Amino acid sequence: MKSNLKKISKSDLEILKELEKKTSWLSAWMIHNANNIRESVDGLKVGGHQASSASVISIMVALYFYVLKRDDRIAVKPHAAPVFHAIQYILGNQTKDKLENFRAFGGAQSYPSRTKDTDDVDYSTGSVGLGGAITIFGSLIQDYLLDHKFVSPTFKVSKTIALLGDAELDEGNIYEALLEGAKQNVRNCWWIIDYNRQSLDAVVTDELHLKIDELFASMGWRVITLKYGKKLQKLSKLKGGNEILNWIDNCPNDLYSALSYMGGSAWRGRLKQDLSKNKDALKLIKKLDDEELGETMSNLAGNDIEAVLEAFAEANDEVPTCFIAYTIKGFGLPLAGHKDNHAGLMNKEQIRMYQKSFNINNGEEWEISSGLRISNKKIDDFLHNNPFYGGNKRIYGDKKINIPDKINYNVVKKSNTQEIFGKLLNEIAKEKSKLSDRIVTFSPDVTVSTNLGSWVNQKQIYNRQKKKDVFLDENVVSAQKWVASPKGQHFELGIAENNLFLALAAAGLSNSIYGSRLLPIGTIYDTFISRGLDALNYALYQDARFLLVATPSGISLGPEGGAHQSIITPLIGIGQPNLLMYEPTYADELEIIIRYALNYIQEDNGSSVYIRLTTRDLIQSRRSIDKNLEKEILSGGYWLKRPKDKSDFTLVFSGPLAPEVETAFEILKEDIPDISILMITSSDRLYKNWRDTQKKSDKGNTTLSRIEEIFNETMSDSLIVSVVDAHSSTLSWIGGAVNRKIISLGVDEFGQSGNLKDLYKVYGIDSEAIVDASARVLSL
Ligand SMILES: Cc1ncc(C[n+]2csc(CCOP(=O)(O)OP(=O)(O)O)c2C)c(N)n1
Ligand SMILES: [Mg+2]
Repeated sequence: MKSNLKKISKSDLEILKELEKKTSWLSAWMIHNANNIRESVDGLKVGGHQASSASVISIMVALYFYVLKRDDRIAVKPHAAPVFHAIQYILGNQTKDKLENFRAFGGAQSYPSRTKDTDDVDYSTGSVGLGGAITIFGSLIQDYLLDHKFVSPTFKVSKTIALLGDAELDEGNIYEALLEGAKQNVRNCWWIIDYNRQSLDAVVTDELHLKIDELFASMGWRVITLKYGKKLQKLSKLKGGNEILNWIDNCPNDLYSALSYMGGSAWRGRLKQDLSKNKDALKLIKKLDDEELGETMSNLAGNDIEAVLEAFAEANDEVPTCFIAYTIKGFGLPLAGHKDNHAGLMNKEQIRMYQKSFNINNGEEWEISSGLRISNKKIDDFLHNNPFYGGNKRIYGDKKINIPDKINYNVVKKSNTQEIFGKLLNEIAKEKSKLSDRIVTFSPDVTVSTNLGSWVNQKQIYNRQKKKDVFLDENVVSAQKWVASPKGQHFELGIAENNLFLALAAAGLSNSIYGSRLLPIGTIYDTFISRGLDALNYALYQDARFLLVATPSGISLGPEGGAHQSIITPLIGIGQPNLLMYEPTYADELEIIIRYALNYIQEDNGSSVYIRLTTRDLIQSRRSIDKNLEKEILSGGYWLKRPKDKSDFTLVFSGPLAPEVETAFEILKEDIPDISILMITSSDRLYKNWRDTQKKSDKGNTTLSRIEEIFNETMSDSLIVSVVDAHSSTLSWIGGAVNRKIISLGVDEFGQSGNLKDLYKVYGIDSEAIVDASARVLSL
């Protein structure tokens, strides 16, 4: 794909420079207004990042007003949100009201948010490192759609662009993503690094850029360094100029920052001292007054729009490109270069001076035309031709994919939910249907061990290049046929859970970003959800839609031991917004839940779905499930042993502990004839439903929540023992919700290797522990 950046005309450049000034002013003013002018209700500091913003203004102005095409997608570094909002305001996509309410309720968000902002955010950012990394997966998904012909023939291939702070490169997930991108031959991806050599606390290590260069080059990326701005480039052509540039090259980052902060006379003092032996250089310095000298010495290419445009024009193809853009944090502000400027704000006098420098009259602070040296008409004409002008709709949507009423699979007497998951996908893979076509699976090196093997054998691995399975060709016997092709439907990822979630995020946004719906399914070992938790949170924060199948789980893993046995994951399921969690016990429940989830991820008011599975075999029931039971299974809980009369004792459980609960039931039945068993398929759904009902009851609604409705079939003072192969608090909330005494069993400590009999005993979730707890709850 050609970026087609023609050489900019003089008049366009003039307009861009005016827009740059306007953006500089609006972004600084927005923050100032929020902190100093808007009334404070609670005395909290509002914040905003004037220095981080100023650092990238030229780059963002060049991108949004000249370089980007309509369907290019960009992740803007979190602390440049004010610049982003200011640009959208100029483009007519953001309201003054929202700018005035920057960081206030209902106003423009502190960090660009795809779901909370209304001004066309492509990818949310906030947690550093993730915004950059998702662009790699966004680009891979675009290729996937193209290879599968899931986009119309007129679809224009676009770029995915990340604008990153340099300190984001300290995040390990960046390298995980780069490696994966290299493996999958990522293309049409730009990373622009705002190389201001400052993070939050500090000025970064010298010569870091050399390592960055090598790193990107080793991943197959082109590296373009933007170092000297136009003024410095000009200086280099004069006698003595190169010595000054050499001096800059050798200047430690912290000294350069400090001199940028101190300005012209400080530069002069230092240069005179360091270049005392170079007459030509001294002559050049002498010719410039303090202001000119300060401007020249701090004229880095990343803050110079002409130099920025030239650099972008160099990347005129699909090769992934990293731009290392030298900038000054706080460029053009009195905060420039100061090491403590990350949270720094201009004071009232400083902002007044800044306003004056742009010729903006008091009372005209939000006026786009105020202070501009070019006619409104010229600016308007320029903006009208911008592909983003006036809220051009860039959020797409695709038709829903039909999910059948039943997925048939072969039930064996003894089986486990993980195995059934594999069988269900195997059946779907055999079909010729849109469902079968649009599912795309992802796994971080646990494809086979999470039972995706037979799906992959049928659907192949996705790669832009065809690759043979050498083992297959050499007739080595193997259950896996690992052929890779552009038609494949499985992303075989390296072991990096962050990448799994970022890939799911990108695929899960395909519907709205590329207008082509995918049904992404990711598999992972349950305990390693925590490893990628921030990336999962990031995916869900932008409302990406996917199925997360996590298996195996809990101490039911037995011999695998404590490092692999998950404990807290159901609590993540309950606590994590935009994620619905299920933990089925039986195969028939799983079949229902999978179908439901494939629909739910497509619903406007739906969300992603997490299904927690196990490798523990259970005897499968051959019951037939009617519509009512199906509804109950999906509601989060149903009676496995219904109370005959008003039961006064209930065993509640979730997941694979059915045999332990049923044995305890048989023992307890002798003393408690009307004992019941409540099966929880989703503590998450029940909890949310209870909370939602409570909120409605505040408004006078008297409907019962599902969990209250269930317990209405028991005595009002009935007792409960709950048990789960996970943290005991997963189900303990039920006691409070239905106002019953409860003892909750579960695994609250790290597990270890062992057989299930021993482990369940030691961790107190076997039938004996359930019977003991029952005796205790009776005496409470
Ligand atoms: C995962 C994560 N950890 C910590 C932070 C807090 N934080 C915000 S910005 C920042 C440093 C950013 O430095 P850099 O990326 O260089 O940005 P810039 O210099 O452009 O402000 C940190 C540590 C965060 N946002 N996300
Ligand atoms: Mg920085």
